[in-house]
Amino acid sequence: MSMTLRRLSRAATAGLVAAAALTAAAHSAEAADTLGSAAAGQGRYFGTAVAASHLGEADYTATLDREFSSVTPENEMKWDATEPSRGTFTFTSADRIVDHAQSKGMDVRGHTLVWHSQLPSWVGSLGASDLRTAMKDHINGLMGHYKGEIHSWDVVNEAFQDGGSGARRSSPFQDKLGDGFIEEAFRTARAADPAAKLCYNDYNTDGVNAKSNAVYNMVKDFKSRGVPIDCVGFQSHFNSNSPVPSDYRQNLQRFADLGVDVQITELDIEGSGSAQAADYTKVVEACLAVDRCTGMTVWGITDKYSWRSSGTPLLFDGNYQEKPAYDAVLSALGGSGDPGDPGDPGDPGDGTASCTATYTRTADWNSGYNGQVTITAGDEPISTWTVTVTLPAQQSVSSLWNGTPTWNGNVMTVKPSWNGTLAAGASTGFGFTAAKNGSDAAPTVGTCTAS
Ligand code: G2I
Repeated sequence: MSMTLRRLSRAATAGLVAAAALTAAAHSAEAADTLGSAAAGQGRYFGTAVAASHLGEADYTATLDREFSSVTPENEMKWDATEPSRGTFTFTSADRIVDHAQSKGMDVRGHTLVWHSQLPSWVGSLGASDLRTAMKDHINGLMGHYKGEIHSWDVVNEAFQDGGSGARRSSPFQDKLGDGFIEEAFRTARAADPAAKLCYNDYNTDGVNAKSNAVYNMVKDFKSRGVPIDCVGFQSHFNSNSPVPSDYRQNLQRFADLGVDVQITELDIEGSGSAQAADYTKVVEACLAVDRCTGMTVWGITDKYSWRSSGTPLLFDGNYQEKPAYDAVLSALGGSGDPGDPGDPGDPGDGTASCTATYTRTADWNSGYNGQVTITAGDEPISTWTVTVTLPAQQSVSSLWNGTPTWNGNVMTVKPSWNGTLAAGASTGFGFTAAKNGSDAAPTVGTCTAS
């Protein structure tokens, strides 16, 4: 869709969008029984990453529309998706998400304008002067197309290195334009859409550490010199190697004290059951304790489609059932629907058997490894479970214990041997030994089903 057409269609649908927003507001005043309405009661948005390709799936869209008040396109606004060759912009998939969001009264976060990843190769081959022009053209192209429609843009994403150095990450922008590229990007962005909040977004900056200190110093410098920046995004991808930091709130607060908003932009926490729920509670409480923490976004709706699906890091399981983490978030937001709201899927007493499955490698040697899959029952007792595990094509399984496998190519479907009966929230698991045969990749664990 061209920019002109988009503007015309925006004007034509403006009445419809306003009506949808009013309906959402009325709903939130009645009962804070969804994530979006409970967060609204705290003056925050509660968003999710969305993939355009799943919008045709009824359960996906129903859960999205019911629970969330903001969406972030997961991949559709990235450089490779929107300007695959120089000067040729394609917005079809991103427009689908924006149009859907607007028709339901949801806000949209823009992700992301300048990033070293998902960058088409033509960008990396430009000389400095051409690259500067191309970067500005890209910002203007995206922000112009969506002018007035995006509440916050991730203008620059992940520009700092991991580890203790606090240095900038090597990228075409950093290597050819130097440290000033971030400032140039923000100045260009402000002029392109003065109404949008302009964010710097990164990961492993959630606690106080060398990387977050480096970002902090940059923001402080920008504020002192009048470089336009409005917000800092903390991605918040957590797992056992990278747990929720104990100084999370303190870190959010020190950025807020510089005079910027803070947002939790890509939240997911690997795990299951009450431990995962407790970690989610910590994150929500940290945001609510910081006045300038304006909202939270989880990085996907269902474990089925998470970029870390084997870690089951999201609030809804692969069958769109609310997990204990969902109840914990809703309750931390002051919501009133859970636990035990009759009719809520996944709640006690609704009679829906469910389970989640998580995978860990428990031993590793040159030619093979041991894997363990942990099965956890949802809010109802279960009498049996089924999980699929897809192995990389080269690998083969030599033994499996505490489960009964059947094979179809490299996909094994595992059912209980003796351990099918689980109380609500209880766990069991099976283990297996695999030969690598040249591939060290991890298997993929599919959705857990229970009855
Ligand atoms: O890696 C997690 C996130 C870290 N912060 C920035 C985010 O933009 C990033 O999101 C992920 C998406 O969730 C993935 O969906 O970014 C990945 C790529 O850097 C995305 O993965 C890509 C796959 O690598 C591609 O093979 C695939 O074609 O998703 C593409 C679309 O499904």
